Amino acid sequence: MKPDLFEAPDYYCLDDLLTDEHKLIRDSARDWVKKSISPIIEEYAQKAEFPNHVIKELADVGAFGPYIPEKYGGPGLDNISYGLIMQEIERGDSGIRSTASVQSSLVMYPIWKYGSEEQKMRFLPRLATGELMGCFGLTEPDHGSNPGGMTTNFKDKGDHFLLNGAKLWISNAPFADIAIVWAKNEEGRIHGLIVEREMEGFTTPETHNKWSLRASSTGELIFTDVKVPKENLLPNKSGLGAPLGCLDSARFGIAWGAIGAAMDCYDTALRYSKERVQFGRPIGGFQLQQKKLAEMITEITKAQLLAWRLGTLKNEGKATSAQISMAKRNNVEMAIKIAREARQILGGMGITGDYSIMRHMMNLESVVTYEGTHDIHLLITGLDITGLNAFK
Ligand code: TGC
Ligand code: FAD
Repeated sequence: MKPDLFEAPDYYCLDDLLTDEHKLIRDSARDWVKKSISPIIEEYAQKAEFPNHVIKELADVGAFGPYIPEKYGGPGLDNISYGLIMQEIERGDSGIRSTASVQSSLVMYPIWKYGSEEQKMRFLPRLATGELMGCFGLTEPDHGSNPGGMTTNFKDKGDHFLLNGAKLWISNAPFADIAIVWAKNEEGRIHGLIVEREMEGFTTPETHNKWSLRASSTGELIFTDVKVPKENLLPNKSGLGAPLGCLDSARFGIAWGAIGAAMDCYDTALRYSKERVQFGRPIGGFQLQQKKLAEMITEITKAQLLAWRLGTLKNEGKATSAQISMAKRNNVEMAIKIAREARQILGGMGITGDYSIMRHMMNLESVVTYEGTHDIHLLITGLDITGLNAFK
């Protein structure tokens, strides 16, 4: 891959809205991506392998549970800091951001919000340092957009629960030490359970042959009569709203992360358009290429404003699930469209691993589907504005 010359676009001077602490956190994540992700990511994506050695460094840049209070081993930052870290990491690669999103929003968040004090003290500090890694099992082979239909279940056996079922498409599953698993009890009520790697009957086969998120490790969770100690049930929330509450946090991070991927594609295409000469002049001088670039920076700027405002609402505890959903959908679609246009500006070079664009484009095909598909998020907005449910 070519050297990383990334310069972040900030057309509406959004830096003026950030605190010095935000900028420090953002810049340290940005520097880390340049130093540690850009030089290796193409190779890991090509061989479809997650770079395990970056786990400790991700923890050091505060990517694991940025908003988790210091008492539990986190740095206790605000939501805009979380968003900025996700933006910078996804600028490097969506797969690396996925690992950080899952650890933060889908593993640490439910333990922090729904766990007992003992569970928080036992797991959160080690998740913050990356000593323990986690995954989140909601999706099943027959229940993706409709997680409420899940069939994974547990029975009360007196001194333990007996867990059976399967989850599919689980990020981090092949190497996770713990899994937050959503399953129904005998009354059909959904609960979260902390399943530990060494529990008998628990396996995590890896999913191969992905054309997207190749540097992210994806797998299944299979439970065959797994004995789960009763103290591993998350006691403080049940029902479908519990996992969906975690998704609000993760979708918020993705709304920021997608901006990072888009910025990288735009920046690469802009630079290339000024250097690549055809018909005796740089292609950036042709109106058709300028139209593409002008539309890209406009869409990035709108997405930045959306994410920033959502961050301030979230800091005030006022962001609604539907607002988060809109930002996830809009920003990921914006990023995919920019990746496709940017790829064209690079012509044939755009399909090679010398540049990051094609990798971002392929990654974003997963990002637009996971954490609720584009269609599902349209329906969430539709329901919010009309009051009429078009899901079923
Ligand atoms: P519905 O009846 O609407 O809701 C059930 C209960 O949940 C509450 N609720 C929420 N609570 C918190 N946050 C939200 N976003 C919520 N949305 C709904 C709701 O109020 C209700 O509560 P209660 O107390 O009345 O019971 O549920 P539904 O069955 O009709 O489904 C609604 C739908 C389709 C929107 C939802 O299920 C959905 O979002 N589907 C998409 C599934 C999804 O996003 N899966 C993601 C899996 S994890 C993942 O992809 C990780 S990728 C990780 C990475 O690598 O980054
Ligand atoms: P389906 O639900 O089968 O949807 C298929 C199509 O039908 C979609 O286009 C959808 O929009 C459309 N559709 C469905 N219902 C409706 C409706 N009511 N109205 C209109 N259209 C509809 N899950 C986890 O739990 N944990 C993870 O860590 C995780 N990581 C993932 C990593 C990757 C790389 C991928 C690809 C997925 C991951 N997922 C994870 C799963 C992800 O959340 C699901 O793929 C997603 O929710 C969609 O479910 P599905 O793939 O079963 O598609």
